[in-house]
This record gives sequence, structure tokens and C-alpha cells, in this order.
Amino acid sequence: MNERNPGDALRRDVPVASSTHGVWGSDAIAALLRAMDIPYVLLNPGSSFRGLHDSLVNYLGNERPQMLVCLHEEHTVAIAHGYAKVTEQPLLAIVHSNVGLMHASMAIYNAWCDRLPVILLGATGPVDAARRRPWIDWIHTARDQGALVRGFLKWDDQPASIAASFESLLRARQMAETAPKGPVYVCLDVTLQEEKLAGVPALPDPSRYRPPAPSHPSPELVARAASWLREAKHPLILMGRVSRSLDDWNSRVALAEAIHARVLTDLKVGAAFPTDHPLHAAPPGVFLTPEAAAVVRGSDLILSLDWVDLAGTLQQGLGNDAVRARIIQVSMDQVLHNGMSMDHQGLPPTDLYMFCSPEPAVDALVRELGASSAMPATQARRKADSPPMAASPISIGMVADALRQALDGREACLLHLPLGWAGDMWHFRHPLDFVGSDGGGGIGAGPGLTVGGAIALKGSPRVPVSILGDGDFLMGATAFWTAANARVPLLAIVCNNRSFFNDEVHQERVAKTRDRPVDNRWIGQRIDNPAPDLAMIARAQGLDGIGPVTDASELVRVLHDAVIRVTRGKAVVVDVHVQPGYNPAMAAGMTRAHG
Ligand SMILES: Cc1ncc(C[n+]2csc(CCOP(=O)(O)OP(=O)(O)O)c2C)c(N)n1
Ligand SMILES: [Mg+2]
Repeated sequence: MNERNPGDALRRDVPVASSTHGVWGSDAIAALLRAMDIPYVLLNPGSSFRGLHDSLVNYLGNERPQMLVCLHEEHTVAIAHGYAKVTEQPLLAIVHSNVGLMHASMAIYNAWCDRLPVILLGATGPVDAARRRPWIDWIHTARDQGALVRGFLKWDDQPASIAASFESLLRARQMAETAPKGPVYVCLDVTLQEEKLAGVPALPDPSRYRPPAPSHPSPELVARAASWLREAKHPLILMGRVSRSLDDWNSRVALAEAIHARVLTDLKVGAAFPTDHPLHAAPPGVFLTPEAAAVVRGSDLILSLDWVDLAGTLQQGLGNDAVRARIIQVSMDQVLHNGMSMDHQGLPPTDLYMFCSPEPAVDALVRELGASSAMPATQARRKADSPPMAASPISIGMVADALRQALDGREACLLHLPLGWAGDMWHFRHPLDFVGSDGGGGIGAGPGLTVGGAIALKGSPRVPVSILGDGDFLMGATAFWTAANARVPLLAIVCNNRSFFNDEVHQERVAKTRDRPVDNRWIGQRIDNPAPDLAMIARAQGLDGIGPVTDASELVRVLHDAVIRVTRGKAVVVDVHVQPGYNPAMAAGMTRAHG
């Protein structure tokens, strides 16, 4: 992430200088973590890693990695995940034995489905039963702790010596950062952490354990794909999980322009292509809009750049009709498919399979096709400001318009969007304009993802902005305390419809199918009576909390004030009461019949 000013540090609790009083197992582990040069470690404390905790504070001085305290283990991983969405780099998260890992599990699943790296450290009570304290060490020891989350980890380990811990940590990082990326977990025995050492053993050099350079597709495959792309009359590029690099963005633009391919992008993942480019065929969505489905149907060649759900997209475009278009798949995703969860999605037909990440494939195709990637990143065709807004009720689209005006020309990075968002509400013109969704559909991730993204953006001119549902905000709200504590500026706007509204849409559908009263759809869904005071929840944690805003004519002024506060270093939450409602593609996609 090259926009960041490296001098812009987060607030750090500085320990009293210590004489070391000998060296302990966890000091050696901490020494390697320092050598691995990872800036932050997210944690919620636990006695199972009290040795490591002490080493991070008193041996390393709480610096590189610097502790960021979280109020829930789910936030530790969600914040690391949010950071990786911006930087593509892992942070460390430490979770307590058994219970901490259980708390963290949904966030691990989200990072897994999003194919983003997080290095989780955990611990276990003494593996040697003879050394366990009564009761507590027994309930916080597991025979195989990794088994709790192994189905959505790239790798896990429980090393039994310091030397093995070194290897384990180096391997964990190498694997987390190798495409397709993902979370990894290393469980450290408390006995190992607390054993006294004669000295810190010689450390391995982490630079010799880096991830491999990206694999490149063979020249034959590139040549064949290029000739298919040239021959195609209606080529379509589905731009899925791609990097946050601007050079890679420009290469994708060059490729699409070289073959006049139409392009679709996906709100499930980060921005991949300028949405106001003439070749961008339909606004991005979580599900295909009818317009996008028509583009899929009309294509004779589809190039998937690690598109999240290619089979499902073909199905949405073609229904039960046969897939006649040639399909080129560029993805390494299958190495993660393990059968625990079905996040591998349907199996698409594939006529040419490039087993690599999108970036080397795009570069090779651009070279083969003789296209230039030198064009500027964005063709500024700014969505015009909307006229001043009339009185309430407020829609999510009005919040988007007001935010655009409130930013007053500043660049923003959208770190999260609510379920009611529609792809035509905002143009993406840079890979950091939007970093994608939660990955695994785990509600409550939005706040942590916001804080993590904002940590990554601290010192950058981009305003970190996230727009959240009220259900998402409330489930994860205490993640924001970490931003206040570490002095991380951010703007979180809650589109508050006082409901888990997504499920009202489901209940309405079921009621209609069964000819039962639609009027009851709100029961068991509404977050009202009493309505939680979201701004007060923000203020209670040391953030600025504004709202509820109920009058549309106030929106631009309130959001502008909030943006100014963010530029002055504040973390700000604005509660906006919006009317419930989803765009038709979202409502239809969400509530499709099973089977
Ligand atoms: C952890 C978790 N629990 C429940 C759900 C089911 N669920 C999907 S969307 C949703 C409602 C989210 O509410 P909110 O963030 O306010 O967005 P809205 O639906 O109101 O637009 C729920 C409960 C989920 N996806 N994840
Ligand atoms: Mg809601």
C-alpha cells in the first residue's frame, strides 16, 4: 500500500524498561516475531499465552509487533482481515486456548472465504497433564485445538520445542502469503512458552523463508488464450479476486481495451476495473442484475480472473441452457478446496485452465496481444453531485450521494458496504476505492474490517469510510473501541433500518409462498422498542458518535462535519435512519428458491 506515510504511528502503551532476568521460551518466539517484521499483533488476553504476552511487552518493548487490544477475539481476526484487504499482508492475532479460538472462528471463516492472510497464534494449557493446574488448565486444553477451525485454515501446527516453533512460524507466514492466501494457526504449549532457556537460540533468517514468486502460465496456454480472445466476437472478462496494485489495475484495463471485452466486477470482492469505463457492462453486485445476466448470456468467450462463483454466474446468466461460450479460467483456488464448507462453489466447465493468479496471466496476455498498459488509471467521468436533498425518508442511495458531496473531492476508501447497497451508487476508479465484502457472509464483521482497513490507511490521504447495516454494527460494535484506543481515524456510517432486514425479505417470501400474512414479516427481526442508541454506543467507547440523522436535508452537513473530524484524527460513527429496502437484484438473488 504505497499511499501510506510510514511515520504515522498508532498510539502505543510504552512499558517500563526492564532488565531481562534471564531468557524464556516465549522470549525466543518473540525474537523471531520481531525478525519477521510484522507491525501489529491483535489480541484479547488469556493466561494460556501469558508467557508470550510478557515477552511482547517486556522483552520486545511492545513494539514491532505492537499490541492492539481488542474487546472480543472475533475482532482480533476481523481487524487483521480488514488490514489484509488493503495491504494484502498478514498481521498477527493471538487468541486464548479453546474459548478464544471459538470466539474467533467466524472471523477466521470470513478471512478464509475472502482468501486473505491472517497469522493466528494461540496456546494450550500444559500438554503434559501432570503439569496442569486443577480445573482451569483442563478446560482450556484440547487434545487437538486446531481441529476447531481446521476446515477453514490453510495450515495449523502445535510445535513441541522452540526450534520447532521457529519453523512453524516461518512456515505459517510463508503459507499465509502464498496464493491463494488464507489464515493459518500456530498453537504454542504454555509449558514451552514458560520454560527457562540458557539463551535465545540462533534465529533463522526470515528472508530465506519468503513465499514463492508468482507462477506464470505456460507460453502455449497464453498463446492459445490470446488467439481465442482475438477470435471472440463477444468476449467477457469477469474480474474477481485481484490485487490492490494500481499497475495491475492498469494492465486489466489494457487487456479489456485490447480485445474490446466487456467487463463485469463483483461487490463481494475489491474493486477490479473502473466502473465508469465504457467497457464496464453493468454495475457490480453481489448477485447479477438482469443487465449483467444478459451480458453473460450474450458472450461467446468468458475469461474468469479468479471470479468467486463462476458456475453460479453462468447459471444466473443462462438458466438451464447449455454453456456454449468458451470458458477460460484463471485461478489457483482449487488448492484450498477441502470439502468442509462449500465455499468452493459450483464446478464450472473450463476449456482452458491457467493455474496461476490473475496478475501474471493478465500481464502475459497483454504482452501477447501487444496491448499497451500505459493509459492513465482513471478516466474521470465523475458521477455528478445530486441536487440538495428533500426531507426524509432517507434511502441508502441518498446516503451515498450525501457522502460524495461531504467528501468534497477527497478520495475515500470504502471499507465495507451494507447489504442494501446497489452497484450504481458509487463509481470505483482505483483499486483502493473499495476493498470488498466480508468473504464468508458472517454478519458482525463490518466494524472489525473497518478498523483493520483504517489502520492500514492511517497516514494516507484516503478517508477510510465504511457503510454498515445496523445489525452488522451492533454485532461487532465493540471492535470500534480498538480504533479509539489506538487513535485510528475512520468514518463509519450506519444505514440504520432498525431491523435485520435481510431476513424480513426472506420471511416475506416464505409468507407469500405459503399464503400467510406478509404483515408479520417484521416479527423476530426488528431491532426496535427500544431502539439502541448507536451514537451513544460509539461515544461510550471513546469515538465521536453523531445521530440519529432522520432528516435528509441534514445529511450532507452532518457527513461533511464527520469527514472533517476524521481528517483531524477522530474515529466517528454516524447513525442514519434509513428506510428499509433492497435493490431488486439483491432481493431476488437472496431469496431465490432452494433447488
Ligand atoms: C453471524 C450471522 N448471523 C446471522 C446471519 C443471517 N443474516 C444475514 S443478513 C442479516 C441481517 C443483517 O442486518 P443489517 O446489518 O442491519 O442489514 P439489513 O439486513 O438490515 O440490510 C442476518 C441476521 C449472518 N449472515 N451471519
Ligand atoms: Mg438493518
